Amino acid sequence: MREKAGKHSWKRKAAYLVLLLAAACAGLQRPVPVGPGIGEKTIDMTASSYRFTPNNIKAQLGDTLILKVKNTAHIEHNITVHDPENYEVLSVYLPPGQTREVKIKLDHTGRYYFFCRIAFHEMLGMFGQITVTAAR
Ligand SMILES: [Cu+2]
Repeated sequence: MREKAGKHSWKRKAAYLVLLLAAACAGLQRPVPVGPGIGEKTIDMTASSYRFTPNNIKAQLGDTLILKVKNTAHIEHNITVHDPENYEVLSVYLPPGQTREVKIKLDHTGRYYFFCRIAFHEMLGMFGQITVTAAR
């Protein structure tokens, strides 16, 4: 019996699921250290569909990160940052093709988590972390 190639065929659904899984498994890139000393550090970041690059940043307690986030996609994205205690630090919308600067004072050690808050984008891979350690 031949499968009808309709919109709701199981094959299509399976292909979609595989795609979702692949995106969700994309995961974290190699960690990018912001550099020595404590102070203001600028990082150029891109937001594409559906990924932040870099998405794994290492910094030190007391640093202030300035993320220059360029949305290279043709759809709107967002960057929302939570501190290690899960409080929202900021949430900024990123219009297509534009760059926004966000400033994050890193006054906690631990993991700051960031993601795109537009529906399903986080699940598709738009997330990352800033790991903050105490300076030695
Ligand atoms: Cu997004």
